[in-house]
Amino acid sequence: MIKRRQLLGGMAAGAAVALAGGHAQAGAPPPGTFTASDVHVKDYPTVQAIQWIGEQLAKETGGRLSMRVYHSGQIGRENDTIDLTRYGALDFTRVNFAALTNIFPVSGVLTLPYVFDDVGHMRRALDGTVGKDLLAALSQRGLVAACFYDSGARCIYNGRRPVHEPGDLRGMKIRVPLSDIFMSMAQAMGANPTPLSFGEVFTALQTHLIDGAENNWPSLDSTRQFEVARHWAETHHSMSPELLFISERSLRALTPADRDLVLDLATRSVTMMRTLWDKDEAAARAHCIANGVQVTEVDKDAFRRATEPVLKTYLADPDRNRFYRRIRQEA
Ligand code: GTR
Repeated sequence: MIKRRQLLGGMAAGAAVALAGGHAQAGAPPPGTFTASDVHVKDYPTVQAIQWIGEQLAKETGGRLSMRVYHSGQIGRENDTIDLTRYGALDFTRVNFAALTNIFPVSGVLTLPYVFDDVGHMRRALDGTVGKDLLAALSQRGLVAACFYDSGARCIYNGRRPVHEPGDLRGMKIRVPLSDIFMSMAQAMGANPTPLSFGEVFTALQTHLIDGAENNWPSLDSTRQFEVARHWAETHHSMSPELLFISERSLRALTPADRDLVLDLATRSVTMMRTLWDKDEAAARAHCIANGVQVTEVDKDAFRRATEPVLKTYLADPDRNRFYRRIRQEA
C-alpha cells in the first residue's frame, strides 16, 4: 500500500504520476488498497489472476483490503516494476522469468532451452519441491516470490519468411527480452538478437527495426503483432514461466493473519489462472491463424542441437545446475 511521498521519491516521473493520482482514470488508491502491475492487457490471464486475488481479498476482509491493478505496462518495463516493488512503491508485480535472469542468476534455469518437455512437466516441477525451493531462493532483496503462472511455450515469429530450421533465421533481427540468456539463445538459433522491452515490439516490427520476435500465442494475439508478423515457427525453445512478486515491505506491514491470507490467495490463484490460460492460449492461436498467421513445423532436434551450447554455458553455474538436474528428474 502506498504512501504518496515514498512513491514519488522512488520511481520514474510518468509512472509516479499515474500511481499517485495524476492518471486520468485512476485517482489515488484508497487506504487498504494494494497496487499491482503487469505489462499485459486487462483481460490477459495473468492480469485476471491478480484481479481475482484482489476480489477474494475484498470478500474475505469485508472490503478492508483490496487491489488496484495497473495493467498494460502503465507503470513501465518489468525491470522497473521489480525495483518499485523492492522498495515498496508497488505491492505486487507480475513479471516473466526473462526479466529476472540478469538480476537473480539462478532464475535463468527456468528460461533455458528445452528444460521442460511439455506443460505437464513444467507444472509438475513448479508445483513440487523444486518450485518451492526456487520461490524461496528468489525471495530476497526486498521481494517475496509468491507463485508461478503459466506462460506456454515461446516460439519464433517474423514478418519475412517461413522458418523450418536454425539456418532460416540467418540475417534476421529477432527481438528478445532484456536478458543475457535470451540473447544467447537467439544467437545460437542463428538470428541477430535485438533486446527491446515488451511495449516496444509492435512498433519495432511495423517500422522494420526488427524482422521478428519470440513469444507465446496470447502475447502475439493480445498485442496484435500478428498483423505485422505472420510466419510462426513452432520452435518451443523456452517455457520461461511468469512470477508474482510481492513487496516484502508491504507484507511486513500487515498483521500475521492478513499476511497469511495474501500469500494463500496468491497460491490459490494459480489453479484459476491455469484454467484461463489453457482456454486463452487455444483461442489466441485460433484467432491469429484465422487472421492469416501461417504456422510451420520445425526441425526441433536441429533447434535443440543449436541451443545446446547455451545450456552448457549457463549450467556451469552450480546453483542453476542443481535445479536443472532436479527439474529433469521430474520429466
Ligand atoms: C510475455 C510475458 C511478459 C513479457 C513478455 C516479453 O510472454 O508474459 O511478462 O515478459 O513475454 O517477452 O517481454
